[in-house]
Amino acid sequence: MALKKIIQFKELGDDQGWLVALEAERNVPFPLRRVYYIYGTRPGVHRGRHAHHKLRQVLVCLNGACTILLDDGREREEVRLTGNTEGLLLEPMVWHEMYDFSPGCVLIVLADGWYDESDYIRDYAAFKALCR
Ligand code: T46
Repeated sequence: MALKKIIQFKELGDDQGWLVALEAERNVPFPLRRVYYIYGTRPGVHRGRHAHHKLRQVLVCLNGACTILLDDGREREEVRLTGNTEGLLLEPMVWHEMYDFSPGCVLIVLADGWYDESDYIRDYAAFKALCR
């Protein structure tokens, strides 16, 4: 099964400019409980480096670009997110790392759960063991 699940958002707008609408349970395939955004990532930094037990998320680069490594314990795939009309659906039990952030990159994340540290698997060996 492909790890990379891209949602293409419709670009709306008129002669004033562009607009993208993100709607829970419509073009975002779950109810929304949290939105957070990541910015100001220093050069060379790898963020993420964890998987979630249950959380479902959609990642959108509102500005700039970054690379996301996806790993389900069997396969690994890199995705370069570059456009604010495309969302990466991140399912539970997928180890993910974000890196190569372009200057000024803003990554917005829509999530179906509130922040809960107990949902994180931050140890790669523990993640691999759970995948078996
Ligand atoms: C994910 C990737 C894509 C909170 O207090 N509340 C929150 O909602 C979040 C997301 C984080 N935090 C705290 C936890 C840490 O003390 O903010 C700090 C930085 O979080 P973290 O190091 O987990 O950030 P990233 O960029 O490595 O990972 C984040 C999300 O945490 C994670 O769920 O999937 O983005």
